[in-house]
Amino acid sequence: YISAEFLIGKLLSNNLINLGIYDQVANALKEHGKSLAQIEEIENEPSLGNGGLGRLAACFLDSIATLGLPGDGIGLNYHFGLFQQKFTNHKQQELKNPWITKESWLNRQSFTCKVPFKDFTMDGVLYDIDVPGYDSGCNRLHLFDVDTIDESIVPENSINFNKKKVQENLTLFLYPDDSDDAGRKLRIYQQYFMVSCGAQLILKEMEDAEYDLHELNNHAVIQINDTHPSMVIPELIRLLTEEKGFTMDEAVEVVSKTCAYTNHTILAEALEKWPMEYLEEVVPNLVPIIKELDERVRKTVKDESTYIIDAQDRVHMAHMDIHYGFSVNGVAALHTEILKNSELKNFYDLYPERFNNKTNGITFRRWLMHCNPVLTRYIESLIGNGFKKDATELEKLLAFENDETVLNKLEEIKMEKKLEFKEYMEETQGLTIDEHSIIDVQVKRLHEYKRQQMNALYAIYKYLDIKAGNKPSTPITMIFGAKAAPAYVIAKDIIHLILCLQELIEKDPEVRPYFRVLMIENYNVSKAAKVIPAANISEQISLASKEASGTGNMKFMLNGALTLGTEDGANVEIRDLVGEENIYIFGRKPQDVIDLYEAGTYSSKEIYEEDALIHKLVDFITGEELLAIGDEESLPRLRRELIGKDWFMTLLDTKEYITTKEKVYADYEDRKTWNKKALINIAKAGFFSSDRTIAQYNEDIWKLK
Ligand code: 26W
Repeated sequence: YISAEFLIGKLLSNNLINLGIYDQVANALKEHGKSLAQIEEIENEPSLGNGGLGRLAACFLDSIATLGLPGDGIGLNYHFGLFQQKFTNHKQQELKNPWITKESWLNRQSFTCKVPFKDFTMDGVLYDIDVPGYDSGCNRLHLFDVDTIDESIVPENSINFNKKKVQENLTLFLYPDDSDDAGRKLRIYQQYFMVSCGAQLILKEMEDAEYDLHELNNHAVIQINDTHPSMVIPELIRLLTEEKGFTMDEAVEVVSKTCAYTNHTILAEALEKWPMEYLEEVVPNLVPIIKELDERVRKTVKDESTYIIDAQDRVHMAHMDIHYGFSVNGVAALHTEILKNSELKNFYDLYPERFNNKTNGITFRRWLMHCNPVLTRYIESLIGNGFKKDATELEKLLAFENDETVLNKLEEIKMEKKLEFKEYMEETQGLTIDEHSIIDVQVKRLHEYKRQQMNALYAIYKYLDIKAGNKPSTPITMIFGAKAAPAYVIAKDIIHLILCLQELIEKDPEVRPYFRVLMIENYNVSKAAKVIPAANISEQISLASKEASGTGNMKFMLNGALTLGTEDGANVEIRDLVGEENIYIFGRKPQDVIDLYEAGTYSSKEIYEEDALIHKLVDFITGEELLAIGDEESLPRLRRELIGKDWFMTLLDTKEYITTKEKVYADYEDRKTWNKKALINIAKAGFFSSDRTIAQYNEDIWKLK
């Protein structure tokens, strides 16, 4: 499983749980006056990922090992990871995130390899991290690195560095800023280094096992996680032809049967296409092979839109993955349908048999057993522990959907997790949460398509509503957690707006007792494990058709939160499982949105001018209250963006969002019914175990013995 990201999180507790000795160790420490939780706090969180794709890869490794499948991860050992987020003057500041110490889980291996670039060769070195399965075997995460890295080239309070000094900077950061040539080329250096080391490791393992390399596809399968590792295809072909005596035909044949590609997004900016001149500059030895692969397509395929090299001389990495792989999968039913019917329809017409869906999943070891042990134990007391190996057994909980004792106990557990989260927020950010409030959470990467800005407009609505004298019967706490890509200006403006709203309300005695807006700083895997079990509402409000799947939606569902979301990604499959009455779906439907983009008729300006409420909410962004707190450049820029562009149709769904959210809050007053809905969501979450997902990858694509 080759991926640019592995968002593995802290490993101490995960490893103890998977080894089946968590409680034993926790008790032994307790007897000596120590706390396992405190020790876990000390562990640095490896920051080897950015968002959903990286966390999915980590869940997959856990499930591959748990199912006893022979599969390892291949990635890069980023010394400073993504970045550490700090709030300064209500804005995101990025700091480096050093995580490697001598106690880290990294084990240096003897394997080394040479990676040829244009004017120099780099020496790849290998670190392994053990990946124990739950009550099962142990696989590995292979992280490649170079010994020439110079961490000192990154100044103290920043993540900027000389992007041209590749030998010193190659594995410093994940997704280094790519707003200039040097940054974009550094992406290619990183990607090629990863796939060359990975390919050389795979061939070495084949030779160590004395397998015939012509049978490569019978001994190995390479799952290409999004387009970042796509160069593994030409690199394997290069190694086989240049070093192992294969003809081009033989190499193309065996590699095409070995590689499979997963698509994680339909956003154009993510479907990488590199200018040929970049590749000629960075990896000239791959260029002839990429050209040959493109030539072969041109000989047999008429549809030019599928060619690897386009008329602007750019190399479309996903096209290479699809032509020269044997499987293409989307990550949720709706996403795969959109790929087949629009985004990749030209390829679906060519290779219908290659397309398949693999709806994402999450490991229940981390996202239930570790983050919510009290719920885990209670479930076990009701239905036994079979669900720990077969998550579909959670459906046995449906027998208790009208059992008041069980529903009350669920509510007690939710309160217990809220109190833990309250303590955590006090300790880490000095913010005191009201545990009797409804906890309404939106935690995910900051991106306009995920529409945190629409949630912020709701916050403005609620603030004004309370100022007008309408006090909610149950206090409301809205929690945000999100990192924005350093160069993504509008995303950082949205964070700025949220932090200004937080300050405005914290300082308003008329509003604060009834309504809070709080942002978790440096949201990461550990913080997710604290906030998700405490949540009542899971905000999944992306513009329909844009969220490939989502995986936070599954984590919230498993921990008894109700989903407020659009008909997008895996929300659709959650609704199908729990039923319309146990989820809150709103907003324009995917096909409507696709048609609106097609027609080019959406105008946020029209909505802003015609709807008085929308007008008022949007203008509040640059009203005197917020300008007194915020930045006079950032807030007006965001307002202009919403009125003048609004590429992800925020204003289109805002009214319906407000109405629906008000209904959710009203329904919370009937706590018995709420708790029943929560129980049904937990009972139906089994489908989203990554054990099921991996079993399907193995059944349909990998066929590992
Ligand atoms: C910086 C360039 C870039 C662009 C896109 C880096 C990473 C990407 C990934 C495709 C973004 C990502 O994480 N996608 C998410 O993948 C999850 C796992 O399949 C899905 O659940 C999310 O819907 C999808 O947004």
